[in-house]
Amino acid sequence: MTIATKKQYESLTEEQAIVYIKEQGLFSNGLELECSEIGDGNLNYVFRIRDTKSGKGIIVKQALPYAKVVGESWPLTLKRAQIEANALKKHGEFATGLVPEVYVIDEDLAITVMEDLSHLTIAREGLIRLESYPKLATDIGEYLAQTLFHTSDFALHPFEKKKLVSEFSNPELCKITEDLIFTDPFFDYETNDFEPALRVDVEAIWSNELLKLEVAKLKKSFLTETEALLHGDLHTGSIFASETETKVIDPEFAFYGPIGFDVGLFLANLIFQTITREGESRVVIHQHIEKTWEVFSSKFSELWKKEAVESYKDTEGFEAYVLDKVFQDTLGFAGCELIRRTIGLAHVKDLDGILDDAERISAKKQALQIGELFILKRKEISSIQSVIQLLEELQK
Ligand code: SR1
Ligand code: MG
Repeated sequence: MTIATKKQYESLTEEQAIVYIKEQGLFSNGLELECSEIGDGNLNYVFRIRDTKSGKGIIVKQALPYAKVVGESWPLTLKRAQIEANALKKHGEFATGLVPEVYVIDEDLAITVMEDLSHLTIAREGLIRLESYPKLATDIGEYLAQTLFHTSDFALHPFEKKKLVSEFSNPELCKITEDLIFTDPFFDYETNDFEPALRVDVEAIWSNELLKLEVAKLKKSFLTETEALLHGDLHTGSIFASETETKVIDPEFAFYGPIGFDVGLFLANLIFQTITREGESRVVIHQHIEKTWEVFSSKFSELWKKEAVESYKDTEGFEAYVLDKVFQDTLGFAGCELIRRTIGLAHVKDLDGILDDAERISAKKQALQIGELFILKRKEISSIQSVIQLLEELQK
């Protein structure tokens, strides 16, 4: 009988990552492997290891026991690596081809070994360079519908659903979202980070009690509504894309929450692009926004009709009620994301990368304006077409 011994956690160097991967037997012996740390996210190390001859590669992602973006003063659970790997697997069951394949899950070292996607580009980077991703909206609409419908009560036996809710309990990562998206930007807290030229707008947010009431409601929904297994951080930096392929990565914030959260985060991150663009290239992003919602809602509806296990599935008006709620939530969560990425701790390159001061400040003011409007008017905006119209009016 062999007794598996628990390995002591240590963060890998590039050299150790090569040794680790050789031990896993994922490359044949004798190959010359090279490794570089390519992670530019806020939390983890990402090593790409490749065979120098064939160019064939693999990704070794390791969680650090703290948030890389802040340093060791911000400790963070290593359990998130396991959550991420399990979420990739669970979502991969439904969103075929839209998430990377997972080869190894190593709980002790907080490592996930997965498919190398370096032939693709991080969507945020590519969009900033005005690259075109004709499949992005369709693929993400499909990903959202498949993952969110199939992990919800509408598709699962109640025992299975509750088991998943418990398996994907992710309190530490949720706390980051609760603070950074729903709380800190709406108060004069020191985690916030904004340009002095925005102070008037920021103070207006802090003193807007109506806005804060609506954000409090959205936060409550995030805290309490276990609708589906979310990705939890679905911004354009969590998506690899090319003209022909899309892959969603990084679900370390995965947990059971309100469906509109994933949809809203993705749409908000497209909106950062509409703000920075003009003319035809802005229209392309408006089309992405419309298409994402259209594909998501029509696919969700198709799955509902074919596969829902809910006794009330055919009750007149129920499906529409569910999708209307998701739509309102989507706008509300998108509004919070627009605001927090502009004045909170974690920013986006789409806005921060605008070199001209006046242009950058004006773009950031617009992000705040759209964010506020979405939060306050989310129940009055009735369709995705009205969202586009609104954006067009604000951007005149
Ligand atoms: C400390 S983590 C900051 C942000 O990075 C992640 O990608 C999440 O969006 C989080 O809010
Ligand atoms: Mg991430």
